[in-house]
Amino acid sequence: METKTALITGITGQDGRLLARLLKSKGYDVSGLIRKAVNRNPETMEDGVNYIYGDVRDARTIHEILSPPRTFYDEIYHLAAQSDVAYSFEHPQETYDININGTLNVLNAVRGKAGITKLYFAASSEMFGQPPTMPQNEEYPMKPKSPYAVSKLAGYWSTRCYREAYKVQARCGILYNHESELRGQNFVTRKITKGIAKYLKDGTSFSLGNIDARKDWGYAPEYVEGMWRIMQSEDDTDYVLATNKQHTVREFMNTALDMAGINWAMISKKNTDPIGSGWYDLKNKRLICDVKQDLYRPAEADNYKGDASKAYNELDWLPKVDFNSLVNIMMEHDLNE
Ligand code: F7E
Repeated sequence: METKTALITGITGQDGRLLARLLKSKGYDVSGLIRKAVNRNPETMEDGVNYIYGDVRDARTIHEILSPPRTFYDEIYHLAAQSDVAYSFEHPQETYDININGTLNVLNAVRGKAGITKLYFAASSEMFGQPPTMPQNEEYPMKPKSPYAVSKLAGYWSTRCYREAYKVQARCGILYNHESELRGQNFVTRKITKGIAKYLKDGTSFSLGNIDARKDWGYAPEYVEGMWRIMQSEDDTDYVLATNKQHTVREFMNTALDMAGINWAMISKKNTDPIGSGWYDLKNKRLICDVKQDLYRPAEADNYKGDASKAYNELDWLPKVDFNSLVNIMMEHDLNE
């Protein structure tokens, strides 16, 4: 059988790296698009990947990279994005430029390659905004609440539009939060596990924002397996990937502290308002972490639970790593680092 070829945009991010490992293990010839500015940082690079310099915002380069006869890919995973929701409020233009124009550039480059190249678009549960009922599936109304979510919705609809109009073989994965030891520290889970590890090392405390946010958190390696399965599906269709379980940021912090072996207590200034409250180390009589107003977002979209039964029924995809195991994997990794 001929070796399959894949291109991953966003190869240096958590999902890009995990997907590159997965595809390599399945025998793919893997290429990854890397921005010149990111440079060749050995810490975020995977063995056996063919790295290509390019920025998704640059239409000409993307067109050249995806144009035969120079190159040919069976599968393109378009993961490159400005994926930080909080940052998107401060930098909406940059977020739109990367997430919307970047996606359009990829779509235009694969337009007309029906039967040759399949495209995966990384959509997001954030597209649902603040859903009033639980859980959400592929048919749930989408009312985005952040520039990031708006940009993902534009990418999602553009992908669906090109699929219908130009028969681009495209699929979208609507992924809920998925974490791992490769998660960036700007995301809350890794901020917590890294923050606790640093506190244990040198006593530095850290701060959090909306600790009552309820998220549906899964383990990222299982989600990249889901991405691959979405691409192997018979149909060009979209799937939610989620655990169908909710936990708060507060619970993540409590569980991580327990796993790190810290004897802690939550000290509240007021009973109802978490701002000003914090986690204290009872043994060393020190503040570990407090809650700050300025880490809240201008508009919070903080209540999610996904229904992935379509992925289960059609792709046999079912996440197995539960919340406690996820926290344990990440906490243990950062304690050992
Ligand atoms: O925030 C709250 C924050 O930044 C999780 C991205 O992959 O998943 C991710 O987006 C929750 C939010 O992820 C802090 O307000 C409290 O409610 O880890 P996060 P996210 O915004 O959910 C979706 C599905 C994506 O598509 C995105 O690309 O935690 N929170 N305190 C905090 N969040 C951060 N970052 N930092 C805090 O100090």
